[in-house]
Amino acid sequence: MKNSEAAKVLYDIADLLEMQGVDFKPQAYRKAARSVEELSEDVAEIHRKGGKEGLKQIAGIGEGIAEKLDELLGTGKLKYYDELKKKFPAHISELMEVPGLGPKRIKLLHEKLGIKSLGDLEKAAKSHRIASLPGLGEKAEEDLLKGIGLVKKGKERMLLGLALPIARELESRLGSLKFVSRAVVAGSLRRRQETVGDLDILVVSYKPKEVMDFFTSMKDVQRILAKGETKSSVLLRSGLQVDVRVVEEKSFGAALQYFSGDIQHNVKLREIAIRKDFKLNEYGLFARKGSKYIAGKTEEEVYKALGMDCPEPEIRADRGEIEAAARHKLPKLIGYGSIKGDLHAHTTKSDGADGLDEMVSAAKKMGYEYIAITDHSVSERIASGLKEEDMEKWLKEIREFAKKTNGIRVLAGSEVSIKASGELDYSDDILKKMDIVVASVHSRFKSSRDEMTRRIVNALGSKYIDILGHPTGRLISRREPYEADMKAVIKAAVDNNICLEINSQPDRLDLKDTHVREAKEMGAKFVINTDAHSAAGLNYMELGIATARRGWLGEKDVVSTLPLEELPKYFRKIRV
Ligand code: DGT
Ligand code: CA
Ligand code: CA
Ligand code: ZN
Repeated sequence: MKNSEAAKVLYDIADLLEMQGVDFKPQAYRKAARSVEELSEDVAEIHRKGGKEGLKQIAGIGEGIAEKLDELLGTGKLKYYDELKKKFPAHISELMEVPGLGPKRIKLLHEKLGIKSLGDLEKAAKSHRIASLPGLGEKAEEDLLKGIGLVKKGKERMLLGLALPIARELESRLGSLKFVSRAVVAGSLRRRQETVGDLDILVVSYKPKEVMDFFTSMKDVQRILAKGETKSSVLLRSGLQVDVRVVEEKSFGAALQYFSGDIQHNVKLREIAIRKDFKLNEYGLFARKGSKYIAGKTEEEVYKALGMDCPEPEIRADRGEIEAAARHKLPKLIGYGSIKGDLHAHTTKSDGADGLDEMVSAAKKMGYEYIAITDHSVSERIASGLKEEDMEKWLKEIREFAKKTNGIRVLAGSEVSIKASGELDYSDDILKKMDIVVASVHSRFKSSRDEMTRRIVNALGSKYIDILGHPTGRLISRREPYEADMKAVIKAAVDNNICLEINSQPDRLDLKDTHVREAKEMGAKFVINTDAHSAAGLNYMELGIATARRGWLGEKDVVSTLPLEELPKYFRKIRV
């Protein structure tokens, strides 16, 4: 059983318990689910080696949940879960994905209208049976229809953060076959797009038939969509479609270029090739007359033959990179290993699954020079935000801990909510005492564009804010960004020397690539944070870096590539 599958069962249990009106337990199940989801080892492996006791070593998993997981992983079934499900709609998790629907409403819809699935919900909304229910209305019905649209769209594409480990595993599985000399995932995944439609794998092998046989008979294949001599497509159990093509060594670069896309980039490149009297396709670059092979073994030689440098896959989108490549003026993008610290992380003090100790050791293992602990502020009740006096104590505790910690600087701060009024959730008295303040919008997403813009711009006037957290509030394929004049928000951040966050959570990636680029052009500075809610969550950093690269950022644009000594230049309360 995969981590994501085990996590899904735990998430479902949390929802089902909440529907029954059970207190506290749902939160515990959700914390455990998130922790399993973010684990870098296989939960099944941990269970196989250490049984129930092994499971209890995982953050957020105590005796009760360990027992349930023990049964689930041992037998593939969980009685407790099956019993809970009997009383409620079978497809609860897809209903939970619809914005505006929570356990209570789902329960109501189930009881009054017999709604069990997304399909039922859509039918009911379209025939206006929902508007008359207590607590709902025409507006709610309309919003639900919009939400259903979002969920349906989301199902067609997988988040990069979920697809990336699958892609890497396939690369190494295929790459380690005796008759395969290389296996590389191209397509949107190689460009590190925020979601991917399918995976496109290129394989170099002298035995294409063996590759096809191996690929189509892997145990995680749910369905074979097509099987040919050098090309096959399958649907994996994870829901991801994978295309594999076997190519020759001398075409590998041309194929990699072609299948890495994106289409706009490719179309323009091919036009340039034609203008230079070449022909460009997935087999190589050829002379137009006589079809003599010119290049194709590597991507670099293909671009070079066209008079260009080779742009990094992340920026291939026909947004000026082709022109820059021809002028030998491609941007030097921030590297995947260049972040020196994470400035947004949660612990068990608010809604995280790991304690201070675990978070700091994990950050140390990542090789960081610093990490900021930024638990939630008072208004975030669902996320166990801290009252001002508790935050004050917590800051002291973090500082005590920091004193005893070698090899990494632990910064004491908070993720402070920006209230609807544009004020911050804590008084200046306590903000003053923090090394770092991340300010974020967490409520009242539906205010008007003017209101939201004023709210954020007003907050950015506070001299205690260092970072604007997840600036647009979007959740990929679940929640649209809130309405706000992003230009005005970015300008306010620039004017007040406040860094914009690129939040690396797989479903946030906020700011997104195009905003990042726009903000850079307006002179903004950035930090890339994970907003980790567990030690394993710190690993999401690469997703944020990918977003930064897609937004053309270099090392200089990102403040958290700086060593500790230079942070005081950007963060006025940090002393080194
Ligand atoms: P996805 O899968 O929707 O996330 O996006 P991609 O970019 O991976 O698109 P996909 O899987 O349809 O095709 C992979 C790449 O193959 C694409 O990025 C560019 C190339 N490609 C596909 N169809 C065409 C085409 O009609 N013309 C050209 N020039 N390239 C194509
Ligand atoms: Ca693809
Ligand atoms: Ca494809
Ligand atoms: Zn956070």
